[in-house]
Amino acid sequence: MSQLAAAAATYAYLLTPKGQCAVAVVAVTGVNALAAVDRYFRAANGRRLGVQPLGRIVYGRWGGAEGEDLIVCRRTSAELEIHCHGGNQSAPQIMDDLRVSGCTQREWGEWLFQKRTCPLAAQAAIALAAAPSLRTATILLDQYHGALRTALRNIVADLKAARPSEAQHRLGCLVERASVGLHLTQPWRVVLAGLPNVGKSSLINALVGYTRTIVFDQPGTTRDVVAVATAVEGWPVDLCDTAGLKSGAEPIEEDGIKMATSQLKTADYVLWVLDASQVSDVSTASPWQLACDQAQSVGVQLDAGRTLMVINKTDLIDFSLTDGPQSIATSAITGAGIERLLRLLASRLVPQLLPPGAPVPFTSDQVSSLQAALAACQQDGVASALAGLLSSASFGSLCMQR
Ligand SMILES: Nc1nc2c(ncn2[C@@H]2O[C@H](COP(=O)(O)OP(=O)(O)OP(=O)(O)O)[C@@H](O)[C@H]2O)c(=O)[nH]1
Ligand SMILES: [Mg+2]
Repeated sequence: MSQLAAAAATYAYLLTPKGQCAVAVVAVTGVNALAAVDRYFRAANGRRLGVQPLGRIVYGRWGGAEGEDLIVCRRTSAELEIHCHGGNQSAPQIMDDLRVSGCTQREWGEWLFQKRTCPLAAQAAIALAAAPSLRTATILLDQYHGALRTALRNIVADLKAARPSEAQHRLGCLVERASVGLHLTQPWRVVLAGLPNVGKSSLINALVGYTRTIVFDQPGTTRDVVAVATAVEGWPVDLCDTAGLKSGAEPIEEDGIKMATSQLKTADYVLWVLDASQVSDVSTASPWQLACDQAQSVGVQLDAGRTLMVINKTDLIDFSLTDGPQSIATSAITGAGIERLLRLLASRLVPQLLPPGAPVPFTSDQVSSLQAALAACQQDGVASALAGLLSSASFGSLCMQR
């Protein structure tokens, strides 16, 4: 779009979520905003919208005497807000009428970008709306209030003052936090896998505290992948139940096993479930070796860095089993070890707790820009890193200026 056309464009944004809510808010911006709204709105005080004072809340009707009751506020000469009923009728009708009046419909996130001088604040506000837990929302709120912006400004200051090692250290810290940052809006996928009948589904039910997935005393009960959304110590997690893995299965079981193995390959973290009696039987092999052998028999390679063994059904054995460095002893029936498992899982997903107010990158574009700046700093020098950061769309030079 040419600059002239962009200046003349008038946009309508539905700022509240689609669906039912108490009140819906529509923003209209641009040179023709007043005319577009004035075409439908009749104020109860009888005056045209153009002569209503700026900032005044004006009650009236949309579309004539029989129209919908609502209020309109002229915020500036080129920006109006319409507050209407939040059902499924009013806001979509108003958006449609505004489109007929020549307004281009835009997403609420784009309105935020238009209003915020720093794209990071807009990105944080958008991410906040998708935060699945209070813990992740708190971290995103810190970014909204400028934690990441301040960190970036410090990096830019280091680069401008030719202090590459300080800049590298700061960039490295941010890049390290990317794995947490990217999960502030997207849950970690934790896959429970193991041989049939070891108690994978029972463990999921125990971990979430209600019956979500079918448990049965015959092997081969779970066939599909069942994802259960939960929070582990405030971190959002999808626990994925999978079919018990074995070779030589029936065709229908085989399909479930294929799904399970593909889940294992892409999981953020794996809980490999063992039956405590299997562990006691194999006195020579370690539980880890046993788990690796079981996985190997269905063509899966376990990665020690992202796998924890859960030795379940400990209530059925007559010797005591303690947790190991890579394993935790549980009983899905008595609940023994379940709280410990949740705590341990949280510490594996987020090994380093973030201090309050810590800067964290939270979109993949931000992470890519930071990784590129770090690589440039290490290989090409500060000028290249600085140029890359200042031209990055995710940060924007406005964010960087003090
Ligand atoms: N005693 C005892 N029984 C358990 C425990 N966990 C599960 N079970 C029982 O073991 C049987 C199998 O449990 P599931 O949770 O269905 O096992 P699964 O690993 O999901 O089985 P598949 O879906 O067939 O692979 C059921 O009878 C459960 O009640 C446990 O900790 N202790
Ligand atoms: Mg199951």
